[in-house]
Formats: sequence, C-alpha cells, structure tokens
Amino acid sequence: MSKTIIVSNRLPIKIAHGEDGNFKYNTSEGGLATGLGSIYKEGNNIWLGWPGLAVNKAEDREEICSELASSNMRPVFLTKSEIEEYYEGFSNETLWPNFHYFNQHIVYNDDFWDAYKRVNKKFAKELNEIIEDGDSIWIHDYQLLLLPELVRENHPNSSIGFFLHIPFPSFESFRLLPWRRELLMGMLGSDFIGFHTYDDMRHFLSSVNRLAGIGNTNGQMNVGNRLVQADALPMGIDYERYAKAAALPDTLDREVRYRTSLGDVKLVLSIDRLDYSKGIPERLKAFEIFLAENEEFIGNVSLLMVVVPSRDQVPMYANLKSEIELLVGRVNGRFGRINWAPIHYFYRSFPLNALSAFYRISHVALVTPMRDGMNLVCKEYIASKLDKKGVLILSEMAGSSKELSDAILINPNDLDQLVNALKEALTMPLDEQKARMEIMQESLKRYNIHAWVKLFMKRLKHIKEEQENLRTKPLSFDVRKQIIKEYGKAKDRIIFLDYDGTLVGFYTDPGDSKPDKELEKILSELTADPSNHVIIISGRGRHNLDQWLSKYKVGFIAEHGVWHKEIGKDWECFVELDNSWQEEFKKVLEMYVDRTPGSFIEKKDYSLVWHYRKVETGLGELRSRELTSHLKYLSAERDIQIQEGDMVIEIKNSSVNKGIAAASWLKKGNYDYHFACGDDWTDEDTFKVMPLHAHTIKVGMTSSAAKFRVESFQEIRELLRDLINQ
Ligand code: GDG
Repeated sequence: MSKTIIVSNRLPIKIAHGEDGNFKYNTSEGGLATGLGSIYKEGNNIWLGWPGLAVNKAEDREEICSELASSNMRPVFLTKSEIEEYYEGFSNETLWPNFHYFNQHIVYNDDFWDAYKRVNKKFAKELNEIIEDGDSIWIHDYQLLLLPELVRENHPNSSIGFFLHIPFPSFESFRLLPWRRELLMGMLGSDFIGFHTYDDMRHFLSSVNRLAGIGNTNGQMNVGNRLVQADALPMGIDYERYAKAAALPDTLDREVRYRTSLGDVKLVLSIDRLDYSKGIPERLKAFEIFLAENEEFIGNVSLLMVVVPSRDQVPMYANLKSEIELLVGRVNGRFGRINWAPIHYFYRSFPLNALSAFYRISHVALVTPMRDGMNLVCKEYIASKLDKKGVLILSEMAGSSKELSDAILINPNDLDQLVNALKEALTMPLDEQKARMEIMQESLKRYNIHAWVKLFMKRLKHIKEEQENLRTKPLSFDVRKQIIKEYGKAKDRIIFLDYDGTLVGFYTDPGDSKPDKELEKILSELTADPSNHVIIISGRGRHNLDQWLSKYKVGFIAEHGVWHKEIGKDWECFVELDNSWQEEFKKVLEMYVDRTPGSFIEKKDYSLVWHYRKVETGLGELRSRELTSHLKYLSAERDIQIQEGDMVIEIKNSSVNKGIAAASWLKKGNYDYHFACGDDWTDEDTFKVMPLHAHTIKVGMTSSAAKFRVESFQEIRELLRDLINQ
C-alpha cells in the first residue's frame, strides 16, 4: 500500500542523554508536529529527519532507529561538522538572512554550500531506501530546498509536495545568492509548492521566471515535461489544543499566582525565539518611548518579555542577546520602582500551561517582527482568549497579518506608530476588543492546522491528477492507422493546422520559413479533396499568410484569432479590438531592442511581437525574462495578455485566442471528421475546444491537452501524406 513520507530537518522529537546513561525521548508538541500527527502516525507512513543530536556509535544509532521506528519515525544522522556547516552555516547564516531581507548578515561560504548539498543528498539517499511506487512525499522548509529535485531524479513519477515556512524573498534579494539557480531548480523538483502568503508565492514565481526562464499561468509552470503548481496556503494552529489548554486547572492556578505577584497592572506580552527577524530591540525601544511619553502608564503597565533561546552559538545571535539585555536593563533602570518593574524579562522556554497562562493574563500581545513567514504566537494568543478580552498589535511584515486584519496592524520600523498602537490597545473599549477578537477567532477556528494539512494533501493529489490528464501519449502505430481509416470514411472533414513548428521548422529569421517544395505538394493535394476544409491557424499576421499560402484552397485564422478568412472570401476582423495600447508598449519594446542586438519588433494589426531568436545565446533569455516581467507589470488590470512563445514574446488582447476562433469556425459546418495539430501553448486553446472524438496531435514533448504527440514537424507531414494517400 502506498504511504506518505514527511521530511523535515528535525524530527518531531527531542532526544537527550539521560542521567542513567540511556537516551531520553521527548515528543515535540510544536504546531507542525501536532498537525502532521494525523498523517505520519497512521499505518506505514513515516517522518524522516534529524533526531536533534550527534550520535557517533553504531550501537547507539541502532538503538535510536529501532526506538523511533515504533513511533513511525526514521532518523537521518548528521555529524557535528554537518550540523555546523549545513544547518548553522548555510541554512541559518545564508538562507535565513537572505529570505528575511537581512542581507547584510549573509555569510557567503562555499564550504557551507558544499555541506548543504551533501546533507540534502544524504536525505535523498535515506529516502531512496524507503520510497516505493505511488508514495507521496511532503518536504518541509528552507533546510531542504534541493531535496525535491534529488528525489525526482530517482523517482520521476512520485508525488512530491514542498512547503516553505519562511518568506520567499523578492527577486532583488534572492538574486544575491550565488547558488540561486540550483536552489530554485531544487524546489521545482516538486509537484506542488506551498507558501504562507500570496506575496511569497509571487516572489517565487518571479524568480523562477527571471532565473529559469519558466513562465506561469495562475501559479502553474511547465517544468520540462511536468506541470508544477505553486500556491499560497497559510498555515493554521491547532486551535482546540490552545483553547483547551487555556481552560485547564493548572493554567488557571498559574494565572492566579502570576496575577497575585504582579499586582494590579496591565500586561503587554512579547514571546519569540531569539532572532533578529523578530524585531525585539525595536519593540523595547518603542516601549521605552511609550513610557517616556505617557507618564500616566508608569506603574500601571508592564511588558512580559519571553525570549526563547535559539541558535545562540551563532555570533550574530549572541550579539542580539546582549543588545536585548542592555535595552531591558536600560528601561528598567530608567523607569523601574521598588514595587513595579517596567519589563519582566525571561531568557528561557516555558511549559505550554505557563505559556497559556501568559496568553490569558495579557491585555495586549505585541507581535512586531521585522519579517516573519507566518508567526504562530499571535494565533495562539487569539485562541487562548476564551473571554475574548485582549488586543493584538501585529506587524504588517508577518505572514499572519494577511489573515488577521482585525488586529492593530503596524509597520515595525515606525516607532511612533508602535507607540500610538500601544496606547490605543491599552485604552480600547471592551466591546471593541471583543468584536475584533471574535472575528479573528472564527477565522482561526476554521482554517486550523488540520484544515491546512488536508488542503495541502488535496492540492498535491489534484496536481498529480492534472498531470495525468495532460500526459499526452505518443502516436502509436495502431492509433495512426485508426486516424487514417476514419479519414477515409469521412465525407466532411475539418483540419486545423498550425504553421510554425507544426508544418515547418524554426528558422533564425521568421521570414525564411516559407513553404518548401514538400509542404507545397502536401498542401495542394490535401486541399484538392473537396471533402476537406483546411484551416491554417497561426499567430502570424494575415498579410504574411496571404503571401505564402493564399494559392491553396485553405481558410485562415491569423494573429491568434483576430482575423478570419474563409476559402475564397475576404479577411474579416473576428472581434473589434482596442488597439490604443500599442504605442506605449512599442516604446518599451524599442528600449529592449536597443539594449539587445539581434532582437526586433514585429508589428501586427492587433498585437506586437518581440523576437529574440537571433540574439546571442544567454543574452536573449536574460532580456526576455526582464522584458516579460516589465510587460506583465504594464499590463496589470488591462485586457492585455503577455504570451511567451518559442524565442518570442507576444503582446495581444486577451479577449481573443486560437480556441475562441476555432470554436466559432467549428459552428460553420456539420463536420464528421475533426483534426487539429499544433506545437506551442497557444495551440492548447485549439485542442481544448475540439469535440471529444477529434484527433488532436501535439508536436513536441511537453504535456498537452492534445490526445497524442509526435516529436517533429516531419512526422506531421508524413501523417498528412498518409491521409492523402490512404
Ligand atoms: C517558523 C517561521 C512560521 C515560543 N516560546 C515557547 C514556545 N513557543 C512556541 C510558540 C510557537 C512557536 O514556538 C514559534 O512559532 P513562530 O511561528 O512564532 O516562529 P518560528 O519558530 O520562527 O517558526 C514562522 C513557522 O515557522 C510555522 O510555519 O510561522 O514565521 O519563522 O508555536 O508557541 N513553546 C513553549 N514554550 C515556550 O516558551 N512550549
């Protein structure tokens, strides 16, 4: 039976050396572990990851393996130097700062990169031992960006999902990394790639476009022959768990104890891992200004600050810790009184019930990261507020701000705004607090961690099904025979033929692809049969098609459907289109022509095309990516479509395409034989409107809505010859 394998850097367990000499196993209760519990604990499913400590002795490794196997886990053992270079080094000192826009902190170190590749390969090797046909693999986070591609190499048909828990930076940040392309290609080994927010997904797609030259439609990309989907799927929390913890007797006991010790002050809560992305010093500075500017709160409000130790072996983190402690000392020294401390600071972690009591007791939660993929603390605070009293101040830079618009949203760099938010929160009327809290609670209840896990698996399954539907089979001998046989019997045939790449090959100069002798013979014989209605359906301009092909008895659809011409009649404009955009877009194209020797602009009646087939290899691809994103920006919210074709970028009105044009042509007759062939993705629209029994053939190896595929235009010519001669 097929299984699901979860892979993450860390296993959801903490292993430590016990005092009795044996290993101690503590299952982790983090949100992800609970959410994925519904998957990895079932049947023969498994979670693969590093167990959290370096284990050198073979017998210790064996013991850990068998202990973990009983709870569906499998360890990947890492050496001390791998942990230093792959985890602390490349993951936390290179990727983490880059993905959080702290580029001044990036460490560029080739040894770290080598270790990162090595460890990703180690994970792939471990996976190889357990993957079987039909398995689904769900890989997590930035430590394993190369893994999807490595798994794909050995298991081309497996279902691979990937979720990034931290932000994906804009291209301008990501491009700084010397290893950016390898990292992206690694991720693109997946079938489904999830991000917390739409912005992360948008940034990823833009980097894929600029660095790998792969465009997308609604987040779907064609990677080689495989359809890959990217999407935003904000992660939720285990709502019930936090709501229940807030009602436990132990939590209530703690609340009473804390409240008695603190006296009658309002509490502002701050909880984070030690990290520069969390904006802890800025928060302290804002609190200091708040007290200085609002003396009436002195003695009445305290900040409860929990900083959970994290990565403090890394010098950057050790410095941050010192900075925080200096600031806490400064504020407490400046404002403190014998019977009141402005800040209660803890550098340690607490058990869940203590955390839950903190959430309950606090009037305000101050969650102000400079950048955060999602941020779960703010969601947990909301779930713990059983009486709905309390206010959340949340940074716009946290992924969660996209969902929690009833929080007071602030820019963490704007200290004045933060100070005002604190005042607003501490004086907010109860009715308003409750109203805001209720809306946020309802949404978090619904989109909880279980819904997130289910949705991810559903989306992964869905894209595999779509890939399957698009898998175009090679045109077999038997099918070919059938197509020819049906042709022989039919009385009224409609035949749609794309031109470039389908009837002729590609030339450096598009003006060189006029029909050769062989094609001329095929076209004249095919059109000599009165039962045949042959339509040339092309992106080319109408004058060009007229010039080369009007001597045959063919109909035309030109400029991707803008112009129609029935056999023996005049050209007709299929739809009245607005053309006023051309001037503005032409200026942009001209700028790119100036900077890209060999490229040129083709102007058609209703579209503009930028050709780069003649441009030096590499430069053309580079410029085309820049141009595409420039054009997409210009065309936003306009009825204009940017299409990337074979060494061309075409700008056209989106209200017309080959499919719409072909569908209208199909209505003109009562045909008993339908045939369509084409090579690029503009032909996909044609394939999609053909009746079920039609013979649709794609030239090329990428996935397609056509039923069958052939490798080259010569094979199409051969087939047409066989049809004529049957
Ligand atoms: C990464 C992304 C994204 C904190 N103190 C204690 C404690 N915690 C728990 C909280 C919360 C978790 O740690 C922190 O999660 P965050 O989401 O806030 O932040 P990261 O660790 O940076 O997580 C982040 C997340 O991945 C998920 O995708 O949201 O953006 O950076 O659950 O409750 N737990 C206990 N004691 C503590 O003292 N028991």
